Amino acid sequence: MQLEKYAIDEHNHQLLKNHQRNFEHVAADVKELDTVISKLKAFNIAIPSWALGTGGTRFGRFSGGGEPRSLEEKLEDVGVIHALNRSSNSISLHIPWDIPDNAQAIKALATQLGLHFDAVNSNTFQDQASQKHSYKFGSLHHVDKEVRQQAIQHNIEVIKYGVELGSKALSVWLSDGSNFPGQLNFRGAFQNTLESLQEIYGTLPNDWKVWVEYKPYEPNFYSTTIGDWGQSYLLASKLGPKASTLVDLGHHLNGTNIEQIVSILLMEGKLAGFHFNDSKYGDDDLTVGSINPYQLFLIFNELVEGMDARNMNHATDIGWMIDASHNVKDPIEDLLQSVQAIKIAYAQALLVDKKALQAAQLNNDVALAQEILQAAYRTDVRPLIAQASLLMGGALDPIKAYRKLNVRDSLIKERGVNTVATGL
Ligand code: RM4
Ligand code: MN
Ligand code: MN
Repeated sequence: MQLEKYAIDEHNHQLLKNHQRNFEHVAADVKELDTVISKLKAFNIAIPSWALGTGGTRFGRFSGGGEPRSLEEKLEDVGVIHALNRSSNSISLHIPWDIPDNAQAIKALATQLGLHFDAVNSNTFQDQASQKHSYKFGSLHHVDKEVRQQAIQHNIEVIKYGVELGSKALSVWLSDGSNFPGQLNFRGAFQNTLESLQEIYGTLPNDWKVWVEYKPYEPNFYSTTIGDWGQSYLLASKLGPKASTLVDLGHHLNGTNIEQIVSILLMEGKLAGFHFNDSKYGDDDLTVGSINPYQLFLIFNELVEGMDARNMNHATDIGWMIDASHNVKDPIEDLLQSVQAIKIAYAQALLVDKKALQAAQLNNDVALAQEILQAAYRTDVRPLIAQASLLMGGALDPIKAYRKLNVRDSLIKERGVNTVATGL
């Protein structure tokens, strides 16, 4: 299903008067308004192919209706999201959940929807029916060379799919680790992982990158071989300039200062990108900004400051991606909320008075520094985002429009109630 532009325009028309009033109110206090709006217009966040269906836990999964049954239908769902918010112009594929059987046709459909392909993700955390060796005891870190080879070949195959689609990065997340003390030799596991990644790295096309994601626990509960940003950074450094660290917000122990990690990785040119989500306890994969929007703002504050210091393009020099799971919400609504939360945090970070903050820091004026940050955080920037969306042909209020246009009902009519998308 594809949304008609006139339907979105019609919806906007009804909200326009209110929007203009709100926009003028907030815009009056924004220095460099045009720059802020054009940055918001340029900012896009990739949608993961595995998050367009209902997610589940190990206790069960409660499917919603009208889930995408194929990669084509997943692209169409991203097309709907992008038509509404004009900020989701790419999709990140997980292989083998979403193998592009006919790359040319898939690419053509994406182009027609105004989409392209972000990083491709390999999957060596599950066994596939067709594979010879099991990943029960790991993949790239495995003690058996043949298992490592199988996992290496899978990653190389994923790169090949990505090349066909125009992706530029391979994203690697390993579940490799151990469940019990004594199970693993940590150095051996690390060395095997490094050597395996080196082999994969060697096959990367010139303009490609490899992103190394870390996670402290789950599904292994004693150790994870790439358990934290230090281990990921070490691997990325040893691999070379095409390798860097991917930060998934849910992959930290409670209380970790993620914004500080982000700042240092950025300083070292080793921050690949993000998997955005939110969490209360662990890798909860909740809607971005639903639990701790202040932390998200603080992360974006470091990003904007750090990227500006390195003259980076906010929109394109880092991989922005959502990695969430929607167990009880409509996935499309959830993703719209996540993108909106990311844009809110970004817009607020753009409003931070950097000169004043730097002066406060140099004076050790702690109270003033906090005032400056929170003045930006407490600004209701939603009308700025709505304005950027409007100018790009999107909806002033994407979720309201999605509901008004009865998109889910149409999807259920088209696809049926009992559809199940591939993914987690
Ligand atoms: C992992 C990790 C990966 C994601 C899988 C589905 O926890 O976040 O990035 O691909 O889940
Ligand atoms: Mn992730
Ligand atoms: Mn995760």
